[in-house]
Parts: sequence; C-alpha cells; structure tokens
Amino acid sequence: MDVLKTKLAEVLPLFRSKRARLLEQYGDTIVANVTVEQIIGGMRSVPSVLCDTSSVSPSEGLRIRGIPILQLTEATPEEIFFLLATGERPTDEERHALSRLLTSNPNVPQHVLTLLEAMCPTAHPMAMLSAALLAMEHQSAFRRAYEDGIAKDRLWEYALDDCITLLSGITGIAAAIYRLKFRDGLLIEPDPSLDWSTNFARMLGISSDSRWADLVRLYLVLHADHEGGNVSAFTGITVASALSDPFYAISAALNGLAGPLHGLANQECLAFILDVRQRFGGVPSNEQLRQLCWDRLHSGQVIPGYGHAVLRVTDPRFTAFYNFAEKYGLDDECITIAKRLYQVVPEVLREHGKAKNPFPNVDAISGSLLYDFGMTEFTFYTVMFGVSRAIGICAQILFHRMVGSPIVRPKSVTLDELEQMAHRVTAVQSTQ
Ligand code: HAX
Repeated sequence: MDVLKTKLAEVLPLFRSKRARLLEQYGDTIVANVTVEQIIGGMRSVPSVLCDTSSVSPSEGLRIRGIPILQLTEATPEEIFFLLATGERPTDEERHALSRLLTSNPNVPQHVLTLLEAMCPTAHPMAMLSAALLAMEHQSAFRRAYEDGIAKDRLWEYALDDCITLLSGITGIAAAIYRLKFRDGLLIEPDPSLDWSTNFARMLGISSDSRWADLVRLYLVLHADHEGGNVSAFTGITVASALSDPFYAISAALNGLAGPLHGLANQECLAFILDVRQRFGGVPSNEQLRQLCWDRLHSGQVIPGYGHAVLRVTDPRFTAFYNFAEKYGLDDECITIAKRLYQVVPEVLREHGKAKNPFPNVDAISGSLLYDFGMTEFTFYTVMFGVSRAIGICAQILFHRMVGSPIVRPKSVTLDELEQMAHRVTAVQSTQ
C-alpha cells in the first residue's frame, strides 16, 4: 500500500464522521439566503460547495488546510498534495515516498505523443493538455473498479490510483507540449533522482539555473488549490460527482481554466506588461504608468492582474512571487514594470471607484517571472497553472469520493419562475 493510501485510510473515519455529524445535527438548518441577483450573477458568494482542502477569505486570501499560503512557500508540490488530501503535513519520509510515486511514470506514452504531434499547429497548449489527459483515460483504475462492481465506499482508493497516474504523467505531457510546440520537438529525458517539480523544470529545458527549478516549485505550490467554487475546481468536482473518472474530470476542469476570465488571465497580464514595455521602449516612470492606466480605464478596459472576485487585499500569492523576485534580485524590465504597477494601480483603481478590490492578484507578476527565465511563449503559462491546479482538484475529488458525496445537481430556474418566486417572497413580506 502506498504512502498516501495509508494516510488517507487513517484519516478517512474522521472525514466521514465529521460530515455525518454535520448532517445529523444540522441537516435542516438554514445557513444562508440567496438573492435574485446572486442567482443571475453566477452564484457569487452563495455558500453551496463543500471544499475541505483550502479556503479563501476576502481579508487574508488562500489557506491550505487552515495554513496561510505564505507559510508554505518553501514547501514542495508533493508536500502540498499530501497536505491538501490528508489535512496533515507529511513527514520527510512520507514526502520522499510520495515524490518517488509521482516521479515513477514521467515518460509520455507513445499514443499520447502521436496525438499531440497530430494536433493542428495552431492548437492552443491548453487544448493539447486537455486532449492528452483524455487519451490517458484508458488507464483508469477507477472506471474498471466501477465496472467490476467495487463498493462505493472503496472507490476512493481507485480514484487515488488514477490521481497518482495522472499527476505522475502530467508534467511529462506538459513538457512535451512545450518542446513540440515551441522548441525543437526533442523531449528531454526525466531524471528519476529528482523530485516532481525539479524534474518538470528539467524536462521543460528552459534553464539549468537552480533558481528556475525553484520558481517552478513555487509556481506549482502557489497555484495548486483555491477553494472549490472557482470554474476549474467546480467543473472538476461536478464531473467527478457523476463518477466519471479523474482523467475525465481533470480534463474538463482544464477546459474551464483555459478561459480568459480564469486561468488564461496570466497570459493576458504578461501581454499587458510587454505592451507597456514596447510602448515606452523600456520601463516607464510611475507618472507615465498612472496616465496609461487612466487611459485604459477611460477606454473601458480593465487593468490586468488587478481585482478579484473574492479577495479584498493583495493576493498573498502575488506577495510570495514578489518576495521571490526580491530574494533573487530579479530586476529585468518586465519584473520592474510589474513592481511599478503595484506602486501605481491600487491608488488609481481606488480613485476610479469601480473595482471592489484595487489590489493585485497572482497573475499580476507570475508571467513576468517565467518570462525572465526565458519562457517567453506566454500561451503556455496556463499549462503551468493547469499542472499545478490538477494537484488541488485531484485532492478535492479524493475528498468527495472518500466521504461519498452525491452527484452535484443544483436546481435551475427559468427567468419567469425566478420572477414568480421573487413576487411570492415580496408579497409575503408586505403582509408582515
Ligand atoms: N480594472 C478595471 N476595472 C475593474 C478591475 C480592474 N482590474 N477589476 C474590476 N473592475 C471593474 C469590473 O469590470 C466591474 O465593472 P462593471 O461594473 O462595469 O462591470 C466593477 O469593477 C466591479 O467588479 P468587481 O466586483 O470588483 O470584480 P468581479 O468580481 O466582477 O471580477 C475580476 C473579478 C478578476 C474578473 C476583475 O477584477 C477583473 O476583470 N480583473 C482584471 C483581470 C484579471 O486580473 N483577472 C485575473 C483574476 C485572477 C484569477 O482568478 N485567475 O485565475
């Protein structure tokens, strides 16, 4: 039995009893109301998704299993996966064992490679990643277990097998996409002596600088999970709730991550910074940046990398990347522009008065760091994000299979039904 399976079997009774206790004691308790605006507005702020792996508060940002993300910036992605899935930090021995598992299978299967090579040269790297995961689905232990009639309360074990297969394969696949699409097409052999993210950094073939490997590690840590209600996580857990296996679920989740209002935003942020650099022939002054921001706002454009649907402070993941740049003295033009924007934009957005959060999110700086190390092909950035986010969504899927969550099925309403519901409520209120 592998290290994660052992630990999950240990914490399983706790997860199940917590959920059962909640249902038994408070099953009928009303904990929130929903407004018409929230239903029309994408269910914003409606507490309706169970996610035990992480939480995001407006005033503090991301916590992984209760630990603020800024306290985890030295961790490895393996450690984060273990923490997300089990609720506990691994011992050194557990971390190494998990690392061995996740690096056990980094070679890209030939049929996946053939598929990637056959895709249209204009295919987006995210479409390639999603398709490659679907091409791995035939390996699903979960699907076979379901077909063999394995009891529902044991399906999590097979979901875990799939998550390990998927995560141990996804770095090689992502690196292959990068090499095929943007470099000479030659794949770089994995080194089994390296951990998961260091191997990924190596297979990408960007740089042999140890700071690059450290950046890839940090990137995979910071993007791993962000609650259950964002588009990619919600998609992943919804697809998995139909007992579709993790390959189907993560592939679907990545399709959501590929949207410009979600994971693709990091590519748009870097495009903005490059545009600034080109426009001013280098790093502009703060005053020039301020004027540029106002010009964008007056023409109805947003300032990329700023604002957030939940956060109301500087995203701690931005702070972690900022500190990384400081630690290594990274000061190329893009990073300097990103830092200067941080001095200027919050004040501009506050004065503008529309954005509920004038502070930067993680995307305001992440692309500039990748660019500085030579990963200049920014359509690939969401793939980096996707490799990382697969960790968190796998952990969320595991949780739901462990506690036996049912299929996700919110009730939809037509515009007329919603109007009638609102009429009824206001009529009752007016008689009180
Ligand atoms: N620049 C200008 N205007 C902004 C703004 C920004 N950075 N952020 C929000 N606003 C505007 C909104 O467009 C909205 O205007 P309208 O009322 O005219 O529609 C108003 O302020 C209120 O928006 P909000 O409630 O503060 O923000 P939302 O929850 O609706 O949207 C977004 C959150 C992140 C999409 C938004 O802040 C935005 O578009 N930011 C720029 C793009 C960006 O950085 N995206 C990355 C998000 C991080 C992420 O999730 N990555 O996966």
